[in-house]
Amino acid sequence: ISSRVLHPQLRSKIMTAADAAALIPSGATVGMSGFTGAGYPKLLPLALAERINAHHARGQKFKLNVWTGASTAPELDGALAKVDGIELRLPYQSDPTCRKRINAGRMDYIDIHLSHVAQHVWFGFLGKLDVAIVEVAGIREDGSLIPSSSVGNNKTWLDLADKVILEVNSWQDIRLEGMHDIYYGTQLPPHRKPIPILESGDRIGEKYLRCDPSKIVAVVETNLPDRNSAFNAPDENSQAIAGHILEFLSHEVKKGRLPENLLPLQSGVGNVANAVMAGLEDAPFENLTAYTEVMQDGMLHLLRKGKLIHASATALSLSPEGYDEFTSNLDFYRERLVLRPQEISNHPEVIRRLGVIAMNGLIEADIYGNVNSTHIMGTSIMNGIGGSGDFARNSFLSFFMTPSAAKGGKISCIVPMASHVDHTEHDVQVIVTEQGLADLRGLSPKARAKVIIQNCAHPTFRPALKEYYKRALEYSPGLHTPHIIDEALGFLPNWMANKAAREAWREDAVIQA
Ligand code: 0RQ
Repeated sequence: ISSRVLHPQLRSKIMTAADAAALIPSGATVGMSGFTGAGYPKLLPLALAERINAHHARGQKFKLNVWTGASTAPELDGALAKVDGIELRLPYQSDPTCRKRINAGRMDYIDIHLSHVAQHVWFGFLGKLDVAIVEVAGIREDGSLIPSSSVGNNKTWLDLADKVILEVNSWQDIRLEGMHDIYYGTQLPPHRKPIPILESGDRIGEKYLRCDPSKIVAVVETNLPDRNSAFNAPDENSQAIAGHILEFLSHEVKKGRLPENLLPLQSGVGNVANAVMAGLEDAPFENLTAYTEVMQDGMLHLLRKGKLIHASATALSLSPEGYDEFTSNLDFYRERLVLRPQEISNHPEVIRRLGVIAMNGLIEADIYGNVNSTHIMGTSIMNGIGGSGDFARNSFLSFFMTPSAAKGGKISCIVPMASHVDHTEHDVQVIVTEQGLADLRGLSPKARAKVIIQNCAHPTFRPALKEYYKRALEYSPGLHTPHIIDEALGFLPNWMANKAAREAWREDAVIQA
């Protein structure tokens, strides 16, 4: 019997993943742990995929609604999507099989701000949660749960699900104990109180997750690693983007608009975000803080070097080397890192109070500053909005960054009109590409268009964008945000370059229809 399951009554609930999966019926809504490849259940989803496959082989329908914290891993999203086992998925995902199923119309997907998920479930907007499947690092004698490498929506899943299945993963370092801060003070309107976080490192809650033991129907033991994907070494574009941002921040300090240690940083997922953090290692800023969603390698190094004095997140999202560094110095990191539920890590009230500096990626930005973070050609999902909206709208300063061209330089990431808008012109203050930086603060739409085209567009596409803007000034009926509406979305170079992708998606969808 595992030493990680100390509650006597729960020891008797230990069973195989297959037996636990058998407790979940078709049609159930399942809330799973997991946030950017950390802390997701490792065995139950695979066992469920087998169960679903067996039903389908007998000609019986078996589908689940799957709610998570954010993206997970091939063993969860990938495995369930592959067997066509997901009816509806929410929120953020980044799995290639899921993406393909969603874009072929075979799986429903709701893309919600990450801070909204828990409260929408509490409000009753999303229906009933039948089962929670949550990975933990251990079960204590009193039944309280030691959270694992992500917190995500676990508190809400454990509070609201009818039945709970726990995966106790002994791969997770038991010294994570004490790193988490689970806030049990959230109320529903009209009874809400201020969330008492005044500094990013503040602890306002408890170290453990609570769960009524009588709801726990199964405990499954695992010893399996998180996904922990490697990061690419920062390429030239990422380094150039990081350089522009750091120069801009220094300028803001000089102007007295930012303190010398800046304000709490939020950095999105991915290689560009990681490169910006790497750039900060040699930048002249000390005593930095972070109020963010995910702790990537870049921030870990900043903590280690003493550049960052503390950080708040909801999940680790480390490379294998980053994870080794983390566990080798876990006592050091526990003093400096707090992991919170995502409704708190991404809470608009706290983000606004602290004055967070938000830095997120984009797919396309238009010449007026509207940003598309989620869609290709307006109709196919890439990943989802994640926490970018929580941070962008409520931050002190909101950066969006991207290489100026995608797909080997064939597609311009600066377009006349964004084919889908996640962040409106009102929530976007600075756009950065390797070409340069557009500071949009205080600019009218026409002034924004000039600076975005000039500073951010790739030279290959700049003339076509200038030409569009010139003609828009000539033919647009209104001259506040000049557009030639019937050609605004069909930016010719992108339309041509995307032809193959368009046809592939259509074909996939038609085959399934
Ligand atoms: O696809 O690898 O197949 O070529 O999109 O693009 O440039 O590698 O950049 O990994 O930073 O992702 C917005 C998707 C950027 C991400 C997005 C293609 C490109 C490539 C990825 P390939 P890059 P990144 C907090 C913050 C929303 C959530 C968020 C994201 C792929 O940052 O999901 O911000 N953001 N969360 O080729 C066609 C274009 C394209 C394009 C890029 N214009 N047309 N394809 N691509 N631009 C964290 C969480 O919320 C968890």
